[in-house]
Amino acid sequence: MSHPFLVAGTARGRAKPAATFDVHRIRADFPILQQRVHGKPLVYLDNAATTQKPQVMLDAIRNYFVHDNANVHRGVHLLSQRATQHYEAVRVKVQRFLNAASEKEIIFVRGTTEAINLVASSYGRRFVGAGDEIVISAMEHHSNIVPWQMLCEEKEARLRVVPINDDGELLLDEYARMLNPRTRLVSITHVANALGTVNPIKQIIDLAHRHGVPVLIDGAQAAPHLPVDVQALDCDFYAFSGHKLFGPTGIGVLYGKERLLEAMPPYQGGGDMIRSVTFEKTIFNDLPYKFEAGTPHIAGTIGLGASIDYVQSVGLEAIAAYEQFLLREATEALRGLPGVRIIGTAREKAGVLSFVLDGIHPHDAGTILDMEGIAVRAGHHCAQPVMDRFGVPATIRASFAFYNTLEEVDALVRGIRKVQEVFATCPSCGICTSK
Ligand code: 7TS
Repeated sequence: MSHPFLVAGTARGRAKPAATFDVHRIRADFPILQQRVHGKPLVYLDNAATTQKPQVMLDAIRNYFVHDNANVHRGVHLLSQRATQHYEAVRVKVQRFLNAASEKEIIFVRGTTEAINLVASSYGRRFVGAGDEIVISAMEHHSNIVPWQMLCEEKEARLRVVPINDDGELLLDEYARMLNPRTRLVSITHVANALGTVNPIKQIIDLAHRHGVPVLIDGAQAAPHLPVDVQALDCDFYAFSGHKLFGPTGIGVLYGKERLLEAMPPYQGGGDMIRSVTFEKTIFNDLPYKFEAGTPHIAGTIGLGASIDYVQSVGLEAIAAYEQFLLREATEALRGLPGVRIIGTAREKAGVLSFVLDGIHPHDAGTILDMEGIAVRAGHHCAQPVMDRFGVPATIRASFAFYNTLEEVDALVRGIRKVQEVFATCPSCGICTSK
């Protein structure tokens, strides 16, 4: 065996993670994973929806409330200074995490959805007009579709959608042909949530830039699983959510190039985003505060900082490699099961495995898997156009994080077999489910 996560000489299926990645030690950092559900050990495979939280992240939030709670950017008193220091330290942490050129380019928002809405409203208000075009793809989450539809409707602009092939990969030739002098922005996901496809975003960005078109990358499913370097990518905007990165809900990040953010009008008006206000004229604050109206999610930001520290202590390269290992094992195991169709078979994938079972509705499968202690998502994953493209109403989706194990992949396979047994039709009539 050449794979670093397999002990040499072990057979597939009996493989053990090697000492290079001690998943059991990692699991001990996540209190929620220690529980049983419906009498079975919890197998949490819904990480694309939200991830579980390490103890250090929970401690950081608690410590903030116990010791430092105060509003930021406004107090002369010590607690406010401490809260501000902690809050702003996370901005620097995020800057380094993404390798942004400046901390002014890091805007705290509620999550990926708000980040995209911010760009659609602010960039859109200033730079998009009648007859202009916005390019997205056929594999986007609704939050990277609907804000652009709303903008296009308001501005009488046109939304163009890059199609995908049957494996769930973008058709790059079609994309290249779509770019033209009316294109104002390209907004594409880094990793597709319903398919797992990892898009060639460097190529996508370079192509757009040849036409002078800025690119927003939806990193909701990428930032927790792959190293991201916004300067190397040269993307213009990058968005991600804290809760998918082992941090709290209600906090996320919009990275934007300083030059673009400077040229954009504020998204919301209120406190903190102004330098001075009179009834005649308001002067807006500098970046990044121009885009952070109102009291921010201070505790959430501090929690995000702790989760970034945690993820970096494990190492994103190691995380990506381990999750690839889990994905490969799970894909191979599901391919070996009759009656299973995997949706999303791109060459480059992250740890998302979407599938359907012959003759069984995904919601029924999800319910039975839940009774086995296995948490998966069953539904359209807020990506209805993807479901339409593949001709299915919904899929079952197992999505991995670095605390998942090979034993959990085995549990999923056993769970699927159980679902198929429950729904097996009787051999004589082929219709009823009595055996
Ligand atoms: N973009 C992608 C690619 C996503 O997967 C999601 C959430 C979002 C944007 C929105 O993120 P939010 O944090 O602002 O809600 N995806 C999912 C999912 O796949 N299942 O539940 C949420």
